[in-house]
Amino acid sequence: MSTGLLRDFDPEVADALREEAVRENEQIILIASENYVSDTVLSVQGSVMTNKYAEGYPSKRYYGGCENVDRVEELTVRRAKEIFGAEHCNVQPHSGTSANLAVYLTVLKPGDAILGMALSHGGHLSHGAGVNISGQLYQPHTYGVSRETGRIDYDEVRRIAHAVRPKMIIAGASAYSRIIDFEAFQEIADEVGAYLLADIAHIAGLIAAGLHPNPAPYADFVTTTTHKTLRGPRGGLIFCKGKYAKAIDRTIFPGLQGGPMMHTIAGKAVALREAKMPEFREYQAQVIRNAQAMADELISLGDAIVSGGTDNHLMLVDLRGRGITGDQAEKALGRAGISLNKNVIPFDEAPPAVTSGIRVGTPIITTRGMKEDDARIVAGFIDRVLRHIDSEEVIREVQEAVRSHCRRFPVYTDRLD
Ligand code: DSN
Repeated sequence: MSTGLLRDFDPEVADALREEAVRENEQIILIASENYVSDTVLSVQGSVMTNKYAEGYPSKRYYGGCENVDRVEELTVRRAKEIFGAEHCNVQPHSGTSANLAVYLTVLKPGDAILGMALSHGGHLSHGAGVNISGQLYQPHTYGVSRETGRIDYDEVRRIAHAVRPKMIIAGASAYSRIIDFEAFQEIADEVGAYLLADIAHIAGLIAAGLHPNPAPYADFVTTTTHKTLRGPRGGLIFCKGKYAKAIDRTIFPGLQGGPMMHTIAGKAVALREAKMPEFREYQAQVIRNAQAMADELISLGDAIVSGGTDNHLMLVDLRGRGITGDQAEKALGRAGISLNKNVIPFDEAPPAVTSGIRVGTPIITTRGMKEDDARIVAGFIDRVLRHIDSEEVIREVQEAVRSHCRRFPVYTDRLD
């Protein structure tokens, strides 16, 4: 159905879609976990493969007519394994959280101890948070970052691992701006006889481009989402050593999921093809350069960045020096057309709904073509809003400047009318 037909048939949905395209065009989006997919990925997601049931795996399906989806799934697996140098890949997880759950269900028993990065220090809900099934089914323990450096202290991880003897260690984060030493995690896991799961959801694109160490040679399991720096459709992947392949596949189907979303798997295939192009490596390098330029500029404007800077696509800005909360900052910046999220900072005394920080990421502005000068301009917009958080006049002024800057980097223009 064309946009025109949708407008006639369902004007409410058509209007919401158009408004979303306008929002994505007119705002500077700095949410570190989001990205803008290519038109190709977008169109494959809206393709006829959404129609097909394909429970099972290629050549072993529970439905007829799977010859075309089989080709696509095989292609996706092949590309994913090649890019990440993995022995096995399951491309069916609907999300990163379901990928993590599948790994736990494959090798852990209820009540087993797990050790992940604390949510309050940059970890993820699915790494053992009490409000998530991972923290309810298993006995969660946490490690964090050092108060002095804002970085993971591997000696401290080792000390905790020896004390709690986890069955699984989870390496990976949602709000950590430094290189993760997966080899060190593997050594610790080996010492205590734990499985190692590396959750690379945030940094998968950087790893695919060779700009962050790859955990695949070390970890028993690697999980990721496909829609963050990797810039594919919304979904998950699980990589593992060959010896776990059958068990992981059985956990995903029939254990945890029914029919795979073949249109999304086709989108993953296309995104992985894009990830093999030289332009992709340049994109990821620019994501990092932009994040570093933005961090440097914010520091020169007086902000504190947790750990003092960034090696990847994001940073955590500590707002305590400005005397404002993350919540106030998120709301004021939102009114100025700058979209990001409040975020707890390590050792935060403010509650999670308030927080003392914001998380800032550069994947989207880089997809739009912005470079270091633009990143510095965006840091200036942030600073101006945060200095005049109660001035609607300044916020309106910045909003106009944001719109005008965005007009130089248009996206999804065919979806605007
Ligand atoms: N919710 C994602 C993030 O924002 O980091 C992780 O799943």
